Amino acid sequence: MPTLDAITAGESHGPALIVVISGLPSGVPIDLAFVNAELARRQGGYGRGARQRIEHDAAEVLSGVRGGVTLGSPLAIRIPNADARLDDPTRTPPLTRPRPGHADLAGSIKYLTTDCRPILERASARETAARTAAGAIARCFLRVFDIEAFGFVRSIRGIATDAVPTPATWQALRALRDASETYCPDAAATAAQCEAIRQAKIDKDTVGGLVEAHVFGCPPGLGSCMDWRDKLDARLAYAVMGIQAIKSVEVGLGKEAADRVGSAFHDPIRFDRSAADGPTLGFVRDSNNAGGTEGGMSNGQPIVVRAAMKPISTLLRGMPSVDLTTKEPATSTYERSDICAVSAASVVLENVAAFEVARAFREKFGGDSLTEVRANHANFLRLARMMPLDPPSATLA
Ligand code: EPS
Repeated sequence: MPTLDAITAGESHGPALIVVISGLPSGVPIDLAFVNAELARRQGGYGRGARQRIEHDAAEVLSGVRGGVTLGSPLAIRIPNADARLDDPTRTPPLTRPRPGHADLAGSIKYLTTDCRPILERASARETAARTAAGAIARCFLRVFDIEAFGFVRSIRGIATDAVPTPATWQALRALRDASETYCPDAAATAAQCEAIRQAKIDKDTVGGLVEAHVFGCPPGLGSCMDWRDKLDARLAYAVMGIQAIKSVEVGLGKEAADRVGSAFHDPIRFDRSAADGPTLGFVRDSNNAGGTEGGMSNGQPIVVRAAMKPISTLLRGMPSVDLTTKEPATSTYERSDICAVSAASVVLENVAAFEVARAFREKFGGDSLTEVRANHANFLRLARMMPLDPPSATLA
């Protein structure tokens, strides 16, 4: 049935990462070069560790696609791990000194083991390669409807850009982002962020930051106000909080909303006939503090989601911890890791946010083939544009 879903499998140093994506209609052209470009972007960014020089992430599509087009059946995707050594105990030794901030301690207690290795292998952010692939596949579907996602680094260690992506500016900002070593669409901020990452490396420390994604072109009415589980902003928050190392999620102005009076927060509505063909159907706003959702539904404005990533929990200098085999004080184990993975997180966010939009889109418009989805989508927009005829069905043959 037309419910888009994705399940991932795979350990960081197992043979491969896997994602199975179900619920896409038949007939969607899959741009594998785009999927692989997103995987490559996720591997990049200033401050990443040596693992990314070993891996060349690429998606192998094992099912659900024929001649580059979806069949309507589940897509199974495999991303091989070059550094596969999970079954070699000499190269994946037990880790008994948990890293504060990592899954090590809570997971080893949960699974009743003093070796954190089996926990960290699955908890590793390497899993986000699989979710990035799922999001990029979903974007092949969204592109048919002119829905595009743009993610970037808003700040690293508090060093922020004040870039304002809009339907008119985001493509230029994307070019700036793609020229930035930190994926921040601002050359001055990029330079200062790189300096902060360099300093963290000298200090044997790590840094976090803010990542932001904007999804352009969504029609109004994705998600629902009728059941809290179907609210688009709730779904986005759930999915984004599920990205490794994310500690907060905001939609639109987010926590700043708390400090404003209503008249300074809510986005006034105008009707502009010249915009009636676009995603707003002509209901124009001069601000987007709501971040594209009202009542848990898309409102035609760009969807804006922002997330805070904590600093990587593997520190070269270590942190005070305890050896699980003796319960004596110990410095946490150092494993090869990143100084900063905020740039990678911006790619993951962009694709995860798009996946949630695609899921809501599938629920709203249904259909088994892309032809049917397109017809359903076009018909809904036709009915919406017919308003204020109420009910529109009164005039339909
Ligand atoms: C990652 C791969 C991992 C880490 C990082 C993300 O590679 P390895 O552990 O082999 O060096 O660099 O994982 C973590 C941040 C984590 O918390 O485990 C990747 O591909 O993104």
